[in-house]
Amino acid sequence: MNMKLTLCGALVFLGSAVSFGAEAPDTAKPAERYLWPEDYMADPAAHVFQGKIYIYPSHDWDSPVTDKAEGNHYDMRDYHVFSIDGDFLTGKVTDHGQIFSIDDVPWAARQLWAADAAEKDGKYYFYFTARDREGLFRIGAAVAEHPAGPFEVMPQPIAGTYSIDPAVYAENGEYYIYFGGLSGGQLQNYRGNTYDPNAGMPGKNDPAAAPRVAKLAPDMVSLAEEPREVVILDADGKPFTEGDRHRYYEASWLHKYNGRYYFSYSTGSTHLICYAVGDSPYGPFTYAGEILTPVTGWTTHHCVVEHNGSWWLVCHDSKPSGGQSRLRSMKVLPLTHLPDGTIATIDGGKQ
Ligand code: FUB
Repeated sequence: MNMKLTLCGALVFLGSAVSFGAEAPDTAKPAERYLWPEDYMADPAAHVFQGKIYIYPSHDWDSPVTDKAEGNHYDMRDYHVFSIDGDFLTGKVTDHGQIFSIDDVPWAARQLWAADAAEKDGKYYFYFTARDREGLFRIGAAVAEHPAGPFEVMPQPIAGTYSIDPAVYAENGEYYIYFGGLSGGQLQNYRGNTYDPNAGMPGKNDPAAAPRVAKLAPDMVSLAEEPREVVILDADGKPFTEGDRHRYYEASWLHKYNGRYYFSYSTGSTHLICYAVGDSPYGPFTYAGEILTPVTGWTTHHCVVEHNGSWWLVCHDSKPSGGQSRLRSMKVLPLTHLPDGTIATIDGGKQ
C-alpha cells in the first residue's frame, strides 16, 4: 500500500468533511452538531461573550395551536440561554434555564419569536419579538449583568420598531439593529415606517420588501434614529423583485470579514440562507450567493459567528422532529470564507 497516497486521501477527505481551505467544493457537506437534542430550540443567535460561546434561541414546543395562518403555530412562550464550554463541535453545552416567559412581558400577548443579544460596557441586552395585544409584532428589550441573565424585561417595546427578527451588529461602540420579516412577520404592512393594515404582500414583479436597520441609542433600549430600508441589489446591481427566489424574507444577520460587511438572510418561501456584501453596515449590499440550501422544515434561520479564528453557521432544521416545521432543533456547521471573498455553499440536507 502506498502510505503517501493513503495519507493524502485521508487529508482530502478531512478537508472536504470540514470544508477548510481553498479547495472546498461549491456545495460542502461538513460535520455538524445538534446543540441541544434534549429539546426543540430554533432561530439561534450566537455570540462570544467573556471568551465563551452563548446562544440565544427561540423555544419551540408542541403547542395546541396548530393553525398555520400568519405563523400562529409558532407559539413560543419563553426563552432559554445556552453556553458552550469549549468549541462548537465538542464543547459541553449548558442550558442556563428559562430567562423569562411571556408572562413577564407586560406588553406581549403571544409568540416569542427570534431574538438576539449584545454586550455594552459589561451589560447584556437581549432583543426579542412578540405580538402585542393588538396582534402587531413589536421588538422588546431586556437587560442583565451576565450573558445568562437574570434579565430584567423593559416594560414597553422599543419605540419605532415593528415586525420581527431583531439582530444587532456592534462596531466601534455603535450598535445597529436589523429587523423585519414577511407574511406572518408583517413587514409587508409597513410603507416606510408606517403601518398600513391594507397593504398586502408585494406582487411578483413589485420591488421586494426591504429589511430595516437603525442605530441603537446609547441606552441600548431605544433607537437613535428612524429605521431605514436596507437596500439589497441582485448580482446585476438591480433591486430584487418579490418574484426572485433570492429576495429577502426574514432573519437578518450581519458579520464583517476582511473589511467587508456580509448581510445574510432567509428567503423564507424559497427556503435558502443567502448573503449580500457591502461596505457599510447600512448597505447597500449586493447579492453574492447561497450560504445554505433548504433544510428539513419550512423555516430556515441562522447566524454567522467567529470563535477562536474559525467561522460557524448556527441554524436550525426539523430533522429530529421528523419534519414538523414548528418543532425545530438548533445545530452548528463550519462555514468557509473562500479566498475570493465568497462563502462556500453548505448543503442543508432537506429530507
Ligand atoms: O421562529 C419563528 C419565526 O420563524 C422566526 O422569527 C423566523 O425567522 C422563522 O424562523
